[in-house]
Amino acid sequence: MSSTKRGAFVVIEGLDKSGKSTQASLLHDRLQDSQDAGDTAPPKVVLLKFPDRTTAIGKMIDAYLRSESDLDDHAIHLLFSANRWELASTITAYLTQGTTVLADRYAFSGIAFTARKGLSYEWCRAPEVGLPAPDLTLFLNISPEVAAARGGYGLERYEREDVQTDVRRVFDKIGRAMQEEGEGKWVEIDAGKNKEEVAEDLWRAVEPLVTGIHGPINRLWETA
Ligand code: Z5A
Ligand code: MG
Repeated sequence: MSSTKRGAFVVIEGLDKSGKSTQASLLHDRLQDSQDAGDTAPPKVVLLKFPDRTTAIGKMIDAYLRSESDLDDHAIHLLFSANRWELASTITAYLTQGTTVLADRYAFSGIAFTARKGLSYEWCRAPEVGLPAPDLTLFLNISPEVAAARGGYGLERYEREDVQTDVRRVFDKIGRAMQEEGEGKWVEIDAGKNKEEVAEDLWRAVEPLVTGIHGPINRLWETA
């Protein structure tokens, strides 16, 4: 085994209003503080968010989510996936240089939100095969009642109770499959607690990875 260390790839997934973005930001800050503050490059940690609405593809996704455009279910699925592929080599480069990469949503959201429309799980997964695989996925779980108490649904497409119920079912399937297939670690976190408690639970799972990882960067479902 090579003695060279690389950065860890940590993904935060979860249900609507489970606090993914809140926790991703807290974790980012804590990871940054936990490292030597020296001003040497490379950065110790970077935070990515999917969809990345800033790219050309991301702008098409943004228009779709805000119902300003309509797209075939297959086409929008492929755009979400392409939006990850446009950052795949960047993720790999960060990890190789020792930077920890945090992602707020990833391929699992892609599969969950399209499979719930009735497209096959296998078809939804296919364009994600070969993306950099997370070393750890933190799945923020929350009951519909607690999520509802955090505010009503917004104006974007998918922010509806029936959609979220179906999405929850697909996420359960993905979590089980990830564990059975040994595709990186999938850890479920109770996101119904207060922000500080959830942050502590996340930290317990992430801290062992802070000093870096030995071994190659895996690719999602590459042998499937
Ligand atoms: N989508 C897709 O279809 N295909 C794909 O491949 C991908 C995504 C990647 C937009 O995503 C949509 O794109 C999304 C999935 C689909 N559709 N839906 N639904 P997005 O990531 O941009 O969605 P978002 O707007 O960020 O919503 P979110 O991710 O569901 O929210 P969150 O990040 O999980 O929660 P939050 O913003 O951190 O917190 C929500 C509120 O709760 C906020 O007021 C917080 O202050 C509060 N909060 C947070 N934590 C707590 C705790 N512990 N206690 C109390 N209150 C809390
Ligand atoms: Mg969010």
